[in-house]
Amino acid sequence: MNKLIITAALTGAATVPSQSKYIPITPEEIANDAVACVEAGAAVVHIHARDPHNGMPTGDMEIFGEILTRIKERSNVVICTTTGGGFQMTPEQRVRVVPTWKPELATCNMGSINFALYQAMRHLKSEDYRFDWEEEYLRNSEDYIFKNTFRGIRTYLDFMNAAGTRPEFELYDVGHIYNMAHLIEAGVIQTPIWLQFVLGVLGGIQATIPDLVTMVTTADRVIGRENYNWSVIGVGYPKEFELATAAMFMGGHVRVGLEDNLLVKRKTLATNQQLVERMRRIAEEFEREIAGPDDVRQFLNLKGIENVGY
Ligand code: KMH
Ligand code: ZN
Repeated sequence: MNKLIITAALTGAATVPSQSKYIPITPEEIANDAVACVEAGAAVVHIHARDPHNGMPTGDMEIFGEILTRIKERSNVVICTTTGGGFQMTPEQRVRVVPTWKPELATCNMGSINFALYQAMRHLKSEDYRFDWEEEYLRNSEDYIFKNTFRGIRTYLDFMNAAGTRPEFELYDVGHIYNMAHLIEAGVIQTPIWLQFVLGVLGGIQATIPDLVTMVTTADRVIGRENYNWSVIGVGYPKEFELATAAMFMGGHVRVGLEDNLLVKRKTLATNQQLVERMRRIAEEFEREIAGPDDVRQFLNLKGIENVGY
């Protein structure tokens, strides 16, 4: 597809609210950001839930349901729910959103990695933290393994198949491409597939152009160019925009949003809407058309908004 898919990752689980007042927390704030991002050019929104009282990532199904319902009331955007969850969640808690709410698209993380956030602490003093869980959450990430075993991946995919939910595969390092190839060969995953290359997590491959080229050329060789479509996440600023711009010229699509990056310009905190707007401006500068939600439904062969469970 020649049109560019912009995904907006609105809140995530890899930041704490004290890092930016613009991170949406409540279902209402998340839905408002979703609608604003769609108006700005996003065709997909990637959704995590947070406890409305303290901003902690949560696997609470009622909160998820409220977010999804509020968005659907106001927009036909494609929703891609997380199954990555938050650091304190079990695999059962992470996947539950799929059988409960049967979204069109959900993430499926393709391997286990260290997933460290403690570097964010360099920018925060003890008195900056708004909630008591935040400092410990960042500090404990030094000892966190983001667990995605082969059995786990198979279980996530079983839930997705049963719900008619298409997976968006998240690949954080070169080895995850080989994990993918193994599961394709084993018949667990059927091509064509939709990949998200995630570059810049501390624990995975880093967010540079040579690293993106490594991921794409490895996937071309190991999975086969004709068997996948892809998008990229560059974690941090300005990497989010650097990698997205490169991806546009390499046949890829892009994800921006406060899950991955907090700045819209150097030293300037962003809103989700501003991140999508900047991405759209970059795309339009190169005369690139922007995909809408229905373009994505057709392109990724999604089941349609009328078949979700919310
Ligand atoms: N929660 C992070 C450890 C996903 O949404 O599937 C990873 C994550 C990926 O957010
Ligand atoms: Zn996520």
